[in-house]
Amino acid sequence: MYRETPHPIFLHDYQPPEFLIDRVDLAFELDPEQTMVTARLELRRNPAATRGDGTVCLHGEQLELEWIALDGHPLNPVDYRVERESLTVQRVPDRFVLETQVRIHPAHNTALEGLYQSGDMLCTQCEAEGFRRITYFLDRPDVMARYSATLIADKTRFPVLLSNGNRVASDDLDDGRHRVRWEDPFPKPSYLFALVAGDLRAVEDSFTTASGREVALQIFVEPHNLDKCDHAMRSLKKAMRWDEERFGREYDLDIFMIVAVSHFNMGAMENKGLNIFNDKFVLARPDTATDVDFDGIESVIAHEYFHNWTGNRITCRDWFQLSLKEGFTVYRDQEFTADVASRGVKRISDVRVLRSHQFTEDASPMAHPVRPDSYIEINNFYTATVYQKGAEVVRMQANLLGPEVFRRATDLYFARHDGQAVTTDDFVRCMEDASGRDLSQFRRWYEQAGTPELHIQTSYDEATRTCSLIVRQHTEPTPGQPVKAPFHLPLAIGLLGPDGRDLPLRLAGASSPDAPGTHVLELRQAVETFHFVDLPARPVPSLLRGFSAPVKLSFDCTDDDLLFLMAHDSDGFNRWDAAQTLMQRLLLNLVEDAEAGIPESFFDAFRRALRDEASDRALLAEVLTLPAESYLGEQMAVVDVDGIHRARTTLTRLIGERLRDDLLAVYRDNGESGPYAFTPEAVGRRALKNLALGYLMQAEDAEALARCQAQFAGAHNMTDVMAALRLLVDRGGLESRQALDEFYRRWSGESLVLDKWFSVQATSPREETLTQVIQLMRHPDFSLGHPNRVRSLVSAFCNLNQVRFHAADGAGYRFLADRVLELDPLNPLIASRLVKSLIRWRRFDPGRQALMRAEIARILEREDISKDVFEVASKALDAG
Ligand code: B3K
Ligand code: ZN
Repeated sequence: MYRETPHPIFLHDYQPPEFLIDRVDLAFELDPEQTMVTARLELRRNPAATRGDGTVCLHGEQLELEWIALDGHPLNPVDYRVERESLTVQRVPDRFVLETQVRIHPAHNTALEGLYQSGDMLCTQCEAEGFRRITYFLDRPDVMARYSATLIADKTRFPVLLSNGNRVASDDLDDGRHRVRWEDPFPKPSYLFALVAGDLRAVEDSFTTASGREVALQIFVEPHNLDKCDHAMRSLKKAMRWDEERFGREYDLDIFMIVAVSHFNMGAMENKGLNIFNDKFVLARPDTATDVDFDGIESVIAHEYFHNWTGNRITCRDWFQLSLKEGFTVYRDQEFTADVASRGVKRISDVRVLRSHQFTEDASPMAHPVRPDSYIEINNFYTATVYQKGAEVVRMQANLLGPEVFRRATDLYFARHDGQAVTTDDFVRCMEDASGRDLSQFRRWYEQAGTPELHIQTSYDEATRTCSLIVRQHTEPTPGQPVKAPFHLPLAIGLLGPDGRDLPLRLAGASSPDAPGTHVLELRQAVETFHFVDLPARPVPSLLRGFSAPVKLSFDCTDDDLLFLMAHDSDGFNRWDAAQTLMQRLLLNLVEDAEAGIPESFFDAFRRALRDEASDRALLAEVLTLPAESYLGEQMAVVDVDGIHRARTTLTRLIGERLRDDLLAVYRDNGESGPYAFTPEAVGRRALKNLALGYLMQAEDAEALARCQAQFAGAHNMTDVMAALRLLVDRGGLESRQALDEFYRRWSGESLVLDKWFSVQATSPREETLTQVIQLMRHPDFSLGHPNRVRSLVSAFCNLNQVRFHAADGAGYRFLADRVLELDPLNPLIASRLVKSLIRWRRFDPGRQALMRAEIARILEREDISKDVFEVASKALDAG
């Protein structure tokens, strides 16, 4: 057991800092084995502080203090106290300069927080609380200071030395080292500090801002990756332009740098002027990266860039406010992708992510509000709730206000709070002040956890030509929140007439009808009734159009209604959703009864869709994709792991057999033509083609196998190569082995491509997968110290392979717990993410429940597990 139980931190305990820091001058003598960090801090008592006892207490972890001076005088040991996580200086004046020097060890920093080594370079990751592993500091986001950083390092090993802001001086020292000084004119919280040292090359470009300023753009990579930066650079320039046009936000420094790093705990980091990225979100060439990778790069580059205003210039008062910057910035990057690619497809993929990650989190022991009210380790709260649900909450406000008023509200937010550290409440207040609306009830979205369930009953009365909707909302209890109050939410609806067109909607009592189309109802009560009048016939309702609120919707409708919506709904999202609901029904029937038939009408609809020349290929591919096994599991009272896998495989095969000719035609018509292009059109064609091939391969079609092999051998882009490899591996046999060997020979030198080789094996539903994964752990290219590799093998198996991870004998669970225990001493953040795969144990049958619980308990028994792992594992067993 954890020796001393770690204490939670509560939002209601927030106190303003006792001291502020105006200026920070840092000097680094960089060396992987040991780096000396000298810090000069100008502190002054915070006039807004509510308490103070004449001491100052700074955060610091794993620092070796070499010396310390106050206002130029070295301190005696009696004047200060060093503890495991702090440095307290006694009897300090109201204003003073504190200087410290500490020694740190980047090469031994396996947690990858603070200053660490990745390959031959040194880099930092400070959010959320990594800066305290670099120097003693008030490491909290409401302390904003101006920084300078002087970097000294060996010139041959580290010719490039970067930090935030502008490069103001550089010179060579006599001993083979050189020195570069950086100044950042903008005050920032410590979590945005960054430095990078390495033998790097830059791809350079420039951008002229709306007001005519030139900004130098640089993407730094290791020399062999210089040919994989074009897409990232294009994405950056698009994002910069878009933010000017859509939000009126201009970039503020003369230089913007991105560095691609191989060892990185998450996706990327928005450090001021010096974004540091997991190389997965920078490097792409058509032959090394898939469409999904290209898409990820475009949106992560945009996301981090957008943080310059939403996060950096205006930051969070405390970490409970994390969604202030993350929810808003995700909303911004979603809108960016919707504008530069396809709005319809983007909405579908965002909702897919929300339903599969956030709804499941809301239904788990880790459920928490968008603004959590307590945490043990903040790193555990970079979650789908804070990010994706947070974005939905911003989206609802944008939709309630309408585009013009929302823009006025965000302008007000930027003007009012520039340079400040604020709260989600400050954000909502700007929405209120700009619109004159009262959003007090709406604030519950920030405070209450759990996914609201909407149940809607519709009825039609011929005599009065009235369609009535009774709307009930209910939210299940979540840990610490037994009772929920109703939410204020927008419900977008349409009513379809018998010809499939939208009817004009008129609410009873309203004078004139709305134009045909979507009507937004605002819900506030637990139960509400709406009457639409003057309707000539029973309409088919199209509810929650565009997924207007992050809720679970249930309403009584027949399979025929769903087929009708799938064919006619003017709302693309609801066409997709109707198809998903229908497929889900068919699949769950098949789970219950393996002999259950599939109605002819389903194949007819599928065939019609395949033959529709006019349809958007990307959207069509989404519509024709069966719901994932994990999503189907969510819809069952008890997840039937094997039944779901069987049912989904059966339906896939039936589609492949019954629609063979149409699928082959689609495959042929959407083949590779010309050089790779990352356009919505080309991406859509590849998606549809590979979807068709998947159905055909499940039907064991001989022609499909030949085509799949030819595609694997001959495709010029990684999307098509991977799609073919995936299908060959899932099929097994000699062809699979050969393809994997061939792929390894070709790509073993490209780390990111090799990750794909690992994960395609880890996610195969074949029975031998776990054995294979265990063998791959011993592969010379595998390393627990490399987060991307761990994710590609271990996390891929545990999170993306429901049928094998949840094998009834518990071998998958044992495998996971072993990895958590191995990883925790090295990298708690990655270990803790893995534990999350076990926390939904209540969703499974008693046998699996017992096995999962036993593994969580085994993790908790280990002495000295990290706070990170402790928090997730203990909540998994406590709650509910
Ligand atoms: N703000 C960072 C995430 C930091 C995670 C710290 N454990 C990336 C982002 O959301 O843009
Ligand atoms: Zn972010």
